[in-house]
Amino acid sequence: MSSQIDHLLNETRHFAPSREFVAQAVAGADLYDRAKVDREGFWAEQARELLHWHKPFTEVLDWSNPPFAQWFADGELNVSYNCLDRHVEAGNGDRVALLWEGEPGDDRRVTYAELTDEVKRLANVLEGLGIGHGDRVAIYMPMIPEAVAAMLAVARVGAIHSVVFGGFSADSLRARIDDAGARLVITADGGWRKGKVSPLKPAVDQALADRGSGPQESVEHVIVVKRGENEVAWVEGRDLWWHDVVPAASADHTAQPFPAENPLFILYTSGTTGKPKGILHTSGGYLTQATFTNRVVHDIHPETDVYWCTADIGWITGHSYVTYGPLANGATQVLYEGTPETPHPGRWWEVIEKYGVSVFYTAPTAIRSFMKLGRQIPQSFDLSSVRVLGSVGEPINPEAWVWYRDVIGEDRAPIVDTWWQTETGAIMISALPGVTVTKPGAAQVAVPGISVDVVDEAGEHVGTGNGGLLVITEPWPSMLRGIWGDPERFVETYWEKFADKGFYFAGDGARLDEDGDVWLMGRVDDVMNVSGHRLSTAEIESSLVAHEATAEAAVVGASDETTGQAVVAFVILKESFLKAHTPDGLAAQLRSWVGEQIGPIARPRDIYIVSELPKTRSGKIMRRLLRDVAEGREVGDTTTLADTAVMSVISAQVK
Ligand code: 6R9
Repeated sequence: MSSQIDHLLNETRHFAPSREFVAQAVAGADLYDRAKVDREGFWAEQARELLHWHKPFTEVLDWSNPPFAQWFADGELNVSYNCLDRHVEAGNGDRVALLWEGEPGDDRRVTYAELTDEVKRLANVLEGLGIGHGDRVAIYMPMIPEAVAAMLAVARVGAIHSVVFGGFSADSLRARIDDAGARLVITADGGWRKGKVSPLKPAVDQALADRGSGPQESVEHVIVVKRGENEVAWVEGRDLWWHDVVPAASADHTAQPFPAENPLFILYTSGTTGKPKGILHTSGGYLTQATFTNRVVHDIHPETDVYWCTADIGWITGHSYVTYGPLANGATQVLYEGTPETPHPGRWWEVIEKYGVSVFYTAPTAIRSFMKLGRQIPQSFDLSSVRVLGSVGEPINPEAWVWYRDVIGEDRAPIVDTWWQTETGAIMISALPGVTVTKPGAAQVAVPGISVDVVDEAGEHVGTGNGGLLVITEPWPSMLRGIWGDPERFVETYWEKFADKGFYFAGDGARLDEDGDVWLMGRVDDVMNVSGHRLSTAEIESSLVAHEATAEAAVVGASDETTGQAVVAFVILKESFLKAHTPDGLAAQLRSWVGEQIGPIARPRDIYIVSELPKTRSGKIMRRLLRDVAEGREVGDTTTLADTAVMSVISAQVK
C-alpha cells in the first residue's frame, strides 16, 4: 500500500475537457452549486425531472430513524414503466433499447416497443404463477435480452429480484435462494462463454435438489430460456420453457404504481465474514440516482449515443448501468454475452466498431489485460465513435488510465473513474466529463448532491494531503435500505464505526490531495477485490476448510498486475492426507474445490501448503504478514505474534 501511495503522489498529469465536449455536455458546473444550496431540493428536482410518478411525492427525505432512510416516501411509481412504457408512449418505441451481440456472433436488435411487449407478457406469466408484491424471484442467466426483461418484469409486478451471477456455483445459488426465500427461479439452459456453452439449468436443478431439507422448498417454478441448446433435465410441473409461456401470454399489462420505498432487489455481496450479505435496494430513490448519474457522468444523449457497459447483470454495475439507469434514460445500449477474448483478443473493439459505441464503461482489470496484449490489437479497429470512457470496480492505476485514454479514447475521450459500491446503489464519486479537469488514478469529487469525506479513526476530517478512511456524511437517494433479514448486521457493518457522527463507513481507504480531490487506496478490511469483484477472505477460507484434507486455511489478497488483487491461500493439511498425496496434487484439488463451491473467480491463484499460520496471542491470523510473503516482500513487524519464529518457517516453505 505505501509503495502505491508514493507512486500516486508523483502523479501530476491533468486533462481538461475540450471546448467541443463542454459545448455539448449534458451537465455543467451549475449542478454542484444547485446541490450545495439545497441538497434535498436538488434530489427532489432530479426525481421529478427524470422519472414519471404515478403519484407525486410531497416529502423528500425522512431521516427520523437513522440509519434507516426513506426517500420520496409518499410518492408512487412503477420502475418498469419508467424504463419502458413511457418511452413508447412518448413516441420512441422504435428506438433500439438493446443491441445484443451473442458470443458466437449472432445478434439481435430489440426496440423499446419490443422490450416493453416482452416484459408485459412475462409480467402476465409471473402473475399467473401467483408472483406479486413482495415475492422474491431469483434470476440466474447469461447476458441475453431475456435477462434484462426478467428483471423488469419482476419489478413491474412489485416483486423483488435477486440476480445471481451465472458464474456462481450451485451451492452459492442455493444459499442465495434460501436466504431470500425465492418462490421462482428464472434461468436459461446455458449461455456462451469462452467458445462453448456453459450450462446453467443443471446448477439450478442441483441447487433445488434435496428439497425438504431447507427453505429452497420455497421455489415453486423454474422458467427456462432456451439459449445454449444444451440437454437439460426437466421436472414436470415445476419447469416451464420461456418460449412456451411468454409468447402465449397477453401483451396487455398495465403497470401498477408502488410506493417509492417498495423493495426492488436484493443483491448479495461479500462482506468481512463468510456469509454473503443480501443488500436491499428500494425503488424511487434508487432509480433517481441511477438515472441521474448515468445521464451526467456518462453524458448520455439518448437520441444519438450508443452506450456499452461491459458489466454482467449479476453485479451491481449491471443493475444500475445496464438495466435501470440507461433504460430509464431511454438510451440505446450494447449487451454482449461473452468474454472479451473470444473468439479473438480484439472482440470488444470489434463490437465497438460494429455498433459505433460512443460511451464505454468497463473495469481496470480488463484494461490492464488489454494493455498486456499490446495497443496494436485495439488500434486495428475503428474506435473513432468513442467519446466518453468510464472505469469502475477498483482503483485504476495511472498507467492503465493513460493507456485507456490514449489507445481506446484516441487521446480525445475524457475518462470518468467512478467510485461506488453495491451498497451505495449508484455512482458516488466521479468526475463529470464536461466539467472536471481529470487526474489519472483519482476518482476525485463527489457527484452533485453527494457528501463524502476522508477522516481519521476518530471521524475527524484529515485535511488536504492526508490519508484516512472514506465516509459518506449525508444520506443519499440510492443508499441501501438494509441487509435482507439482518437489520443488526446493517447497523453494525456500516454505521457503528462512526455512530456519533452519523457517517456511513465504506470500508475503503482514501487520500485527499492538495486540491482536496479523493484518491481511493483500496479496502481496509478483509475484503479482496479480484478483477473488480468483491470476495471475502473469510468466505474462501471457510470453503477451504470444508474440504476433508484441510486442517486450517488463511486467505489474503495479493496485488496482481492484471486482476488488481489475486487470491492467495496458505493451507495446513491434515497429516493423514499429506502421507497419501503430494502437496501439489492436493493444492490442485483445493483450487478446483473452491471453484466448485463458490465459483471460478474465487479459485486461488496460489495455494501454499504450510505447516503453521501466523497468529496473535488472541488467536487472530495476521494476514498482513502473509500478504508480505505472497507479494514477495520482506516480512513486516512480527512482534505481536504468539510465536515469532513462525514467519521464517512459512517463508521457507513458500520458496
Ligand atoms: C461498483 C462496485 C465496491 C468496492 C469499493 C471499492 C472498490 C469500486 C472503485 C473502487 C477505487 C473505483 N471500487 N469502484 N475503488 N476506485 N472507481 O464495484 O461495487 O462490487 O460492491 O465493490 O469496489 O473498494 O468499496 P462492489
